[in-house]
Amino acid sequence: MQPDIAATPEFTFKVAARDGAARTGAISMPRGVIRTPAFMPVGTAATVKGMYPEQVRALGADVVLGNTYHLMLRPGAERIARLGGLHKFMNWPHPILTDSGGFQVMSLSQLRKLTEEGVTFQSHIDGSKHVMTPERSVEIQNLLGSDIVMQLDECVALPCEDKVAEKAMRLSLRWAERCKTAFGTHPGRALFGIVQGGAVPSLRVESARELAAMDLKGYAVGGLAVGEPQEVMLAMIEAVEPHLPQEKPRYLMGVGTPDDIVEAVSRGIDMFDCVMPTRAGRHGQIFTRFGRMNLKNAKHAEDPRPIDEQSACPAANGWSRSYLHHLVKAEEMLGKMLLTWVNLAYYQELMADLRGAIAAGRLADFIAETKEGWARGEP
Ligand code: PRF
Repeated sequence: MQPDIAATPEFTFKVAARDGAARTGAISMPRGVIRTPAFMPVGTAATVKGMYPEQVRALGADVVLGNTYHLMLRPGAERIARLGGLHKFMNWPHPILTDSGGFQVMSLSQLRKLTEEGVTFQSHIDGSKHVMTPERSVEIQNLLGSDIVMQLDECVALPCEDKVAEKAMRLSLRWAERCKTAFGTHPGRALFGIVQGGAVPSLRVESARELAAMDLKGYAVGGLAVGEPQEVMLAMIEAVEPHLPQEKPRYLMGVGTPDDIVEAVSRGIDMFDCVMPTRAGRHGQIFTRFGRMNLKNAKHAEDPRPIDEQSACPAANGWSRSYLHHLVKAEEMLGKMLLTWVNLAYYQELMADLRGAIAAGRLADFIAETKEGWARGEP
């Protein structure tokens, strides 16, 4: 059942139950409710690649992510606004979170130049020149009609020198202030700040405390899953968590594997997004109760069994591994679609199970059983 009935005129977050540092609850806003912990499928170019919106919804996704950087370049934020906003454009009437563009500018564009004012860059599509400031990022996200707007930030790849991380963290704090001013007051929508600070706990703590003092509606932890080992990422979450307000949602950006997600949930994270389930699916790799599988592998060539007959997902229980192997080898569209479906179904099932385990006070047991399943491997 989708909890649309509980949509509220104001953006609110209510924790319903806790288990250790983990929480389960609901973020409510006019367009609907996000049950937390939540996984947000990535819809970079106004589409969750290979999936119909109603399929994404039926899997239990309460929110999808859109990208400022991609949409400003193509088809353009002003065009989407003229056409009635991103929800209408992509036929997804439920909540949308948009990333601010800073991270994508740094990873995708060419000839970028970062100053106090913002970042100038050339489009990776046609080489055209653009300027992204905190104010323009918020303006674009407003034009799109985003429900959750992210501040413009600077994310540095790890490992990096402490002073590089410090400079990016301080710039991100100043940009957070400018985004807050540009965003103004919108009761039904939210602006989230982004904690930076590389792999330096004291910088992370300072970033979290300064952002908390700005009294934003939610907080993201950025700058992780950018080349560091998982233990470093988890240590940064542990350093930051006590300094983030308990009554606000926390979002770990761009994470991650199912294992990253369960570990971060147990350390107090409420929201996630990642291209992993969709991108891996397009390349023949799937995530299941019994760990990862690669459908390209020759051992599946004559295997008549479905991926997981216990799965509620038609893609996981309705086609043979042999057929899926064939589709992947032949690079057929349907192969990418079915395996994306399998992966998003597994991610949403995992989130629902995590929410249930936290509510029942059995998160540690659930995580142990889940990891056993992954380690045991496929039947
Ligand atoms: N900042 C923004 N978006 C992001 C990140 C970040 O640090 C990351 C890092 N994992 C993913 N997406 N704005």
